[in-house]
Parts: sequence; structure tokens; C-alpha cells
Amino acid sequence: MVLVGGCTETVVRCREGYLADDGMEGRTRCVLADGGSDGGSDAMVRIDACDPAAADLPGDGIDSNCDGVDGVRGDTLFVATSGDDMNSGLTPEQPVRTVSKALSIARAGTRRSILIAVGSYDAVPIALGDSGAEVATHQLVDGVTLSGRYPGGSGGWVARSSAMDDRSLLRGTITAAFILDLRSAVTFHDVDLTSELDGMLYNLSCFGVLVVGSGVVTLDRSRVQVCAGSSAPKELPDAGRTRGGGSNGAAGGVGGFGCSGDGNGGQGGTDGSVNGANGAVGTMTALGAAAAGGDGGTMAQPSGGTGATGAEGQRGLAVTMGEFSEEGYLIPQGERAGTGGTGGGGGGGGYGTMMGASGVGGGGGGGGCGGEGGLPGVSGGASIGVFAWGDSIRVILPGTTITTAGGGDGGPGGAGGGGGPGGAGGESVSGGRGGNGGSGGRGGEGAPGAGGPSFGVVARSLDARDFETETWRIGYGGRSGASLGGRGLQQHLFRLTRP
Ligand SMILES: [Ca+2]
Repeated sequence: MVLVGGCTETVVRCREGYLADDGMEGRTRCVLADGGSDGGSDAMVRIDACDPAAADLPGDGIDSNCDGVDGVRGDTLFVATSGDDMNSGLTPEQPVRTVSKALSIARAGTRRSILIAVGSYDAVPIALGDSGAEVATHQLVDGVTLSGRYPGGSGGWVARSSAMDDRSLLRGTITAAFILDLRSAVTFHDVDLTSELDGMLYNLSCFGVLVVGSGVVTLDRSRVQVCAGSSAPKELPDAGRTRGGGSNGAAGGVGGFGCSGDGNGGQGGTDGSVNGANGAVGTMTALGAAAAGGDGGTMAQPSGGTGATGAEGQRGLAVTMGEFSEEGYLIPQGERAGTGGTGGGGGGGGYGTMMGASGVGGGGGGGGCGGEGGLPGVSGGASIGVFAWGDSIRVILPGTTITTAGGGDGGPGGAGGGGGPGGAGGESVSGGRGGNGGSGGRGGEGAPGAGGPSFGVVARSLDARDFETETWRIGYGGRSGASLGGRGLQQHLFRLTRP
């Protein structure tokens, strides 16, 4: 068997320019043809040689232990687009078709190196969470190393393809790859990860790699491309409801009831010495004072006054960015807006004498209820390259490119409901008519949704030395749902703080 890299356990063949040499502890190795006197460093000699007893880590494109694969063959699972998930995955001749299958074999066994031939690999859907909803994402295994860009087949499993456009791409929905129980490490060499999202969905964030636990996450010469967080739906939230009106004042007598005991209409004047009562005030809101009740009528001015319109309800408090948890980004929701104030009660009509008759003034109408506050707008989802949740997760990105499509846009809040009408003032045959109650105030406008953030790496521990050679292409944060609101955050690194 002739192997790429130069030698096997029994037959030594060296690359052009190198010679076999039995000089080292009886083992054959390949050295430069000039005898190594001046032709190269010892490091170069070692690179071209292999030694069955050597340690052989996968992912460096070198078969150090002469077993024909990058890494240790007995610890390796093989994935190729020419493979089949009915295969064992245990030999180069029996590759599986999906990285998902290789990960499930790794989970059930002891092999921790997955070699992936050039090609695209869609995640097989798995059930997640209590709902059992299926999501196409790669569930990683603690300790696993995934290495890509091998030609596979007759091209072998040691040297990488020489064409940089030959990639090994793992595709997932929402999240390309995740692990919830990291204890040691997960490592990617020359593996690209892409997450995709159906634009019709909302309340979702996108991740390249999501990790929970502790340990080291390494993305070496990889490209991570993350979908945009979801934007708010096009439809506005429903407007707040209009609530009830005040009751009418009685003919010649008592005032009508306002909303929930506020803004009651005034009692009509009962004799010449008692004027109609003023209507009661409505309720105040954070945006306005309580609506005044109408003045009670008098003998001289028999009609009761109209109650004032209730104050507008408080606008919903705008949200900025959501919190993080081990589930990722918690998309925030603003508070519901405040209810409008109750209208003022109408004043009671004055006592009157007309055409020789006398009469009690009509009762004032009750104030109408304020309208219901508007619903908050939906916030945009986040777009995050690598999300690491845990006190001691180190993220290392040598030569890796992180691209995020950007945060989702927030939507506007719903309109407040209109105020209920005030009750009509009561009539009086001989006295003054009661004043109408004031209508309730409009409910407040719902809070706008926040624009989603766009981050390259989110982690508690961020050491700048871990991110020296990366390329960042970080999309914008999403727009706020407020008409003049800003965007969500857009940063390479975002440090989680302790809750
Ligand atoms: Ca090897």
C-alpha cells in the first residue's frame, strides 16, 4: 500500500527530493536527498516522514503515524458526498453521507475524529426541547474534532484539496451546530458552517455554533456564515380595545356612573338653594391629569357643564436589547401601553322653574372609560457567529472568517384603543339639562420592538489573543420598530456579564 505523505509501516517510498533513512531508532523515515546537512530544518524532515508510533492529531493534513489518514485511523469516522448513511463510516471505503450520522456514531461509540470530504452536508432534523419540534442542526459530541476539505475516495484522507474553493460545508437551520454539554473541547479544522432561516418565521435568532458548558471551542481556518435574526411580522399588532362608556344621567335626578366609580355625573339641583353638583373628575394617567368634571348648573345657568375628555394612556416603554441565557438570545418584548384615563363626569343640571312649574335638574352623564393600551411590537432576533454560555469556555478562531447577516428588525407597537363615550346628561322638564360625561382617553401606543443585535462572538471570557487572525463581516443590528429609533448593537465581540 502506497500512501500519501511518503511512507508506510513496511515499504518506504519518499517524495521526490527525499530519501529513505533508517537512522532513527531503527525506524525508517524520509529525509532530504542532500542528507539533511544543509537542505532543511529538522522540522521539514519530520513533516515528510511518518512513524507508526507517532502521535497523530487530525486536521493538520499530515499522516504522522503511517496509517493512511490524517489522524489515527481507529479513532476516525469518514464522511463523503459519495457515502451512504447505511455504511459503517469506520473506513475510507465505507463513508457515511451526512455529518449528522457521523456525529451519532461518535456519540454511541468512542471515535472522536470526523474527516469530511469536500462537499455540502445538510443536517438531519432532530427533535429539540419539550415541544419535540424538529430542527435541522448538527448536535456535536464532546471531544470531537471535525476536519474538512479532504478529496476523499482515491484522492485520500491526508492532504487537503489544493483548491481553496473546495470546501466542506455543514448546513443547518437556525443553528449550524450546537452542544449543550461541553466538558472538554470541540474543534473544527477547515470546516465551514452555515445557518439558514425561513424569512417568514419570527421570534427566532440565528447562530453559527452554540455551545453550553465549559472547555475550548476552536474554529481553525473555517468560515462561519449566520442567517439574519427574524424581523417582526408585517402586520401591525391589534389596536387596543375601546372600553365602555359612562351611563346616562337620570332625568331630573341622579348623575350617571362613570367608569369604575370615577367620573360620575353630578346630581341635578333639587331646589332653589342647591345647585347642580359638579361632575366628578376622571382618572389621571402618566401622560395627563385627571379629566375635570363639568360644572353643576345653577338657577342662572341651568345646564350642567360637559366633563372633560380623559387623559391619554402612557406609551409602552421601549425595549433595547434582550437578555442571554443558555438557550441563546431572549428576544425582548416591551410592556403593554397604559390605559387611557376616565373622562370627567358631566355636571348636574340646575333646579329650574319654568312656566309656573319647578323641576329638579337632570343628572350629569358619567365619564367614559379610557381605551386599552396598544400591544408591544415584536422585536427582532439576533445573528451570532459563536455563542458560548458558561463560566469557562474559551473560543479560539485562528484564520476563521465570521459573517453575520445582521439582526432582525423590530416592529411598531399597536395603536391604543379609543376612549369610551361619556354618558348623556339627563333631561329635565323645568330645570337644567345635565352635562354630558367626558369620553375616555385614548389608550397609549404600544412599545416598539427592538432591533436584534449582530455579534461575531458572544462569550463570558474574551481574550483578544484568541481572535488575532480572524476576519469579521458583521451585519448591521436590526432597526427598532420606533419611527426614529436606532439599530440593535453590531459588534465583533460581546462579553456576557454574570447575572
Ligand atoms: Ca494517521
